[in-house]
Amino acid sequence: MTQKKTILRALAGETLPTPPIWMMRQAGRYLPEYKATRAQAGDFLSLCYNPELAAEVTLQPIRRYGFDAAILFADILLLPQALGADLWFVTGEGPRLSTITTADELAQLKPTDAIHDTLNPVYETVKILSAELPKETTLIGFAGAPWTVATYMIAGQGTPDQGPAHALKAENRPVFEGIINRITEGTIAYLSKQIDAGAECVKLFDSWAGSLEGDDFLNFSIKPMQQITAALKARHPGIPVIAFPRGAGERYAGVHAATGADCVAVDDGVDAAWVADHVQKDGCVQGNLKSSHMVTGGDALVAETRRICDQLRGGPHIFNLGHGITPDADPENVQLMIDTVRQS
Ligand code: 1CP
Repeated sequence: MTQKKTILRALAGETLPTPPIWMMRQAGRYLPEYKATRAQAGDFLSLCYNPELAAEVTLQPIRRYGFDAAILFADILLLPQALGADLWFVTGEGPRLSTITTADELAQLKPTDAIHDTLNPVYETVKILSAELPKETTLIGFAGAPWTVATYMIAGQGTPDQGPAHALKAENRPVFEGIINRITEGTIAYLSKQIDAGAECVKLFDSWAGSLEGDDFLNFSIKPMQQITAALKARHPGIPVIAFPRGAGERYAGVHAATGADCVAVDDGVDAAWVADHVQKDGCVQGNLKSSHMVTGGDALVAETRRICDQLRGGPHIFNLGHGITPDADPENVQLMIDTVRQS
């Protein structure tokens, strides 16, 4: 048996002397090599559905920085497309989808079994990565959590306050819940195939969890993530799951137990010392560094990276940003962050 990979050890609850590290959106527009491959592929979706090129951009940050994990290059909006929504990306603006807001539109979505017709190239990407990644690098698969995916399916685009999804939740609860249930079922099937193809861990991105209030947070962020986690662990015993209810604030406390996830990813809205006391006590944590440090760099980046490492030294920790790296980031600041973590 080879020594277990560092990310998998942290996910299993081990406290390591140096936290393993990867970065949200590590394959992205801040890297010149990503922009070159993206140009070769044409548009963003063509890149997602081209297994060779999607594997290539996933590997680029591994080659450049030696991160401890690679995250599959894909997007959370491929699942709605596989369910039958039209999807396209408007340059400089972001994704656009045909909307689902009525019982008829919900009924027209494709059955769960049919999603793989569209998503097969993603599983091919996972297979290539599984064969090509260095043996010490963990391969992370992912999907959007149902609430976040639903906000895009209902609005047809990204929205600052997720207003259209909140409105449908208030005005037509059966259709809203039907959408959440269809996404939950589709996500289980999608992630299960990613795991079959070689993903060693999966992450659920609930980027808009923070706008759910009261019982809605439990019912539409936590509960679907719990259902997905339980179904995946039943089918793939031991598969580690990372839950990321972004913007949860003090509600991050208890997310390990409520979702059954092995690791809870935290954004930059909570203090690392608070995370140690209230979240890490229940298991592995990941995240927290403000993405803007990747733009500004310097002493502040070093000091903040060290502070997060120090605060979370007493338990299982995977170093990461609180959200994705932005296109204006300086690749040298990423190296400075990695060097600081590895010397911490
Ligand atoms: O032009 C480009 O190259 C597109 C930029 C881009 C990239 C690099 C998009 C469009 N998606 C991605 C890849 C991506 N998306 C990954 C790949 C792996 C990695 O991290 O390196 C992942 C995990 C995602 C996840 C994703 N997509 C989320 C959840 C995480 C988060 O950032 O909050 C969300 C909300 C999306 C939707 C999406 N896709 C792309 C954009 C610009 C957006 C946000 C749109 C909006 O809300 O307006």
